[in-house]
Amino acid sequence: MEAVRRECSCIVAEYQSKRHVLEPSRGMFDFEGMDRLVAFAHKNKMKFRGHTLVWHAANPAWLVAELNDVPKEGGLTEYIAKVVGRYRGRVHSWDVVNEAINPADGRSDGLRESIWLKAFGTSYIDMAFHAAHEADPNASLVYNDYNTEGVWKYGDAWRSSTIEMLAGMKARGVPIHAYGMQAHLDPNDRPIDPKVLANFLQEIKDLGLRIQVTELDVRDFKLGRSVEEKNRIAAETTKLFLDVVLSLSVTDEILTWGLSDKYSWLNDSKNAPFYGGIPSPLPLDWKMVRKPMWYAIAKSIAVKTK
Ligand code: 9MR
Repeated sequence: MEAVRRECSCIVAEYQSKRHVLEPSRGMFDFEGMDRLVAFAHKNKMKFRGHTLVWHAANPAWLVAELNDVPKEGGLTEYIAKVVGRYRGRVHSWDVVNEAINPADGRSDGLRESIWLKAFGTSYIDMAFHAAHEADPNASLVYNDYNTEGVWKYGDAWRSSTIEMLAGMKARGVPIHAYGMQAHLDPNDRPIDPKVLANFLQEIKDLGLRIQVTELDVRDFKLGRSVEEKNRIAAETTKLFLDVVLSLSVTDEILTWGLSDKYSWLNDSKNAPFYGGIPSPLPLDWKMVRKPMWYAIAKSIAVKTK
């Protein structure tokens, strides 16, 4: 908590504002965890980002069953009205829809075959943004996704599907304000090509959207690397990425996904073995001491704001 107070001006919950936590059974809400975090943020003069209203994962079992059985639009819109309405004026920015794209699913529009898409067709995305805007007209509404930062098998398809989806939303007058780049960076398997990234972000900027970095961390699990080397790679990757993003001048929020390596999702018992080792993904080390990645973030911001 001390480190968060020292370092952050904005926080986001890793799971306390997901649907399985907030509405564990139909119509029964549990806001305790989120309330506590929102109160902590405001007490410490920080902003709070809401993550996430509509996602294919982290849904309660009753909702998955309902969507598969007889989907009701209210299961989407009433939830959004309730949650966004409750935190109106206190949560300045929402990830309204998270990870709606997955070209590997084989659709021509690149959209993910999620439970939401199956229930309501492609219109679920517009529906969600309209509902959020109605509930809090001043909140910044974000489409949030991963896999568009680097070069890899589906990178280009992911990027073009994203542009197509966002352009369609803007053309239809959907209230969307920003693209959230999760930025789970992977310098080994998904290296950044600054030109490819800059072109993609320019297209988003041209649509009139802001670009926020929502879940930055660096995955470097190559075996045999020393901690120093991992730290250097995390810092270099971060700098390369942020310099491109900030060059567009439409970014005012950079959030990392966690703060200290000790508490990264990449380091929990489920994920660490899967990804292959002890990672060094975040700006602070296990003792809450600033790492080279912290200085890389600071430097990118300083250069930009000079
Ligand atoms: O880090 C989060 C982890 O603690 C949760 O168990 C998991 C499922 O809710 O979600 C993780 O966060 C994900 C985020 O919500 C969306 N982008 C990818 C993040 C890492 O998997």
